[in-house]
Amino acid sequence: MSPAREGPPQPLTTERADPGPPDPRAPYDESQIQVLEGLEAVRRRPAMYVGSTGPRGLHHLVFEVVDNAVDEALAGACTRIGVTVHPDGSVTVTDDGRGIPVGIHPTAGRPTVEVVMTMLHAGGKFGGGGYKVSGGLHGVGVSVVNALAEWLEVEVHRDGAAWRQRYERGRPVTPLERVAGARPGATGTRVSFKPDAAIFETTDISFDVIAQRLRELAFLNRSLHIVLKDERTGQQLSFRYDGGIVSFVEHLNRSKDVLHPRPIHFSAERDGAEIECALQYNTGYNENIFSFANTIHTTEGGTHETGLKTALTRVINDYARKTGALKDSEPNLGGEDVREGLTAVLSVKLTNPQFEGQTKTKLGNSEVRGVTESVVADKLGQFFEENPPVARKIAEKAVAAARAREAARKARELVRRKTALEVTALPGKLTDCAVRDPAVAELFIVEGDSAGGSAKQGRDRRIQAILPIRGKIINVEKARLDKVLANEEVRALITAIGTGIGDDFDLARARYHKLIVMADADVDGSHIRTLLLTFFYRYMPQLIDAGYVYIAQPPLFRVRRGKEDRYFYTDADLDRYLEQNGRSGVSIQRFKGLGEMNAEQLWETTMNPASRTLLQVNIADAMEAEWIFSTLMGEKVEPRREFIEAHAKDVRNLDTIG
Ligand code: 1YM
Repeated sequence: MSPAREGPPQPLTTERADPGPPDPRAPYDESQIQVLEGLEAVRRRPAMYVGSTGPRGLHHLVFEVVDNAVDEALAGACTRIGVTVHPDGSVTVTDDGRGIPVGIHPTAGRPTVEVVMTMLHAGGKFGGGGYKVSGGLHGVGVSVVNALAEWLEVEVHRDGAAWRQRYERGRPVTPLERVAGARPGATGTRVSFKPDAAIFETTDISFDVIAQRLRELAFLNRSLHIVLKDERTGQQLSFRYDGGIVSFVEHLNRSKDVLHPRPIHFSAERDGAEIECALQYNTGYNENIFSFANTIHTTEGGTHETGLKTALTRVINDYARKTGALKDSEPNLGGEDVREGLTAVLSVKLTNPQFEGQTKTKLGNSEVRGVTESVVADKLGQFFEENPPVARKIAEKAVAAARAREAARKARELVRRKTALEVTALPGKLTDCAVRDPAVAELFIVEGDSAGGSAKQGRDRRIQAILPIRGKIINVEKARLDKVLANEEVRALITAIGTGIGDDFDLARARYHKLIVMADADVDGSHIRTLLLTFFYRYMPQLIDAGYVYIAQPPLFRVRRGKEDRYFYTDADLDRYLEQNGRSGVSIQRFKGLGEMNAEQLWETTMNPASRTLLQVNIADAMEAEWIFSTLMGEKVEPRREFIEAHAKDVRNLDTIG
């Protein structure tokens, strides 16, 4: 989770970003003027190039450099990629590829590596061939990273020599120099950079966000070895999957009971596009489709995903009819029936991908729909013919889902009618804010009634709404949608948020752009947090994608010295303060729950936008919550026992570490 810096209004990033004075050493020729204008444009409007100046844009810098190394792996020239986060917040990416060319570039008259680092859109446009990314945010080029970095250093090993160059805010500050340290026969590229704090709202690189993407890349690029190190904490992870996306599906299903032992896997090249898919059913009710286009995670779906879904529905309906699993008197299976308990990874590669949607993660190429549909229909149909026992299980599960859906229809109609009535009427327990502008409105989702009371009194009633959640919300892992929707706490939450859910979801209808989960720093609070995150991840992931979901950080301690009160959010901070300032004459209050704080304290420490700290939830956090959840609540005993053993220490300390 990334701390979102808050406080007095900051000037716009575009005004803060100072491109600095021109470098007097730089020769004054036309290509240099172009370079400087290009870099200045990036620093003036960073969001246009990396999406945002928040955590998303920050991490994008790392991914952009990593993508160049992955391209080298796709070209068959690199087997190992390293990513290291250093204590000063800088990042190093290495690969053992050919090394970026260092010879003088024929038109720019400068070393090619310098051209790649300083000219917009220079990266990757030289070679041609392969499936390059265009559109979307990836593929903007490493020069954008350079422009938005306080400093960047590149080192190239090639032809038995080593070369190095340093840049500051995009401008070369040394020429490309030959350096010592070349190892005979070794080739590769090393790029180190420090994101510019004058550009980004936060420069705190999240280990989890990086780890999540690198794991994904390792799955999508079979046998590529990626090593991640965090020198700030000593954490280290190594990814290498010889099974590729089959391993990905097995990983996603690792805590679930599966319907068939091995994922179904196929790939084909058709009409200039490569389609690869792995899928496996589990005994649960949720659908988990991860789609990618040129290794970009298309979280908003798109034509490739539509093609997959259409083919699945058709093939399973055909099979169920043909074998009599579905009776003539019964209607066709619906899309949601054939996707119940489905875990699938779909990876397509094409030459000219078009990315659309709010976060540019929706594949728009219309030709891909038909290609994917025909590949999946052919290959899956063939698999069903050759593996009748697996096909029968899948068809029977879909038929059972359809029958359960039909049986629940009447009950759900009732619920629907009730919900429909409630759409206009906001939930009774919601204490709404005065403003109607969602961009400034905040919803605090508060555990328990007593804390809800303090929050209600302490809030800024203009912009802050309060929704108390009582007890445990429903376990979304073990229930079908209709049962989830019948849960009163869930219904209140959905109505208050206003976006709707599932296929009806519309981000534009969100009534608040900050949804803040405020729960105690104890075991129960952690349970509620996990439940809520799992719920958002399952049914409203777009809210997380949009950066609307936050976790409040209530303090653990109050220290009173004379008339002065200070609050501390961790044991370590309290210890440091007491070491520096002594213990005499202080009284320490330990907050066990939100309910122990009065309204004023709660406002001051946790709710006041000028002084609070919020943790912004990202998809990696939510996926982790979902995994913890399915491990703890799911059917499988073994992963649960392993998890509890591995985390026994943390669980015991939950009361102290939060
Ligand atoms: C740590 C980041 O950028 N590796 C990298 C980049 C390139 C090459 C190899 C490369 C590409 C080609 C030929 C080609 C790039 N080269 C260019 C350009 N790692 C990292 N490794 N030889 C080497 O595409 O033909 C851009 S990126 F333009 F110079 F060819």
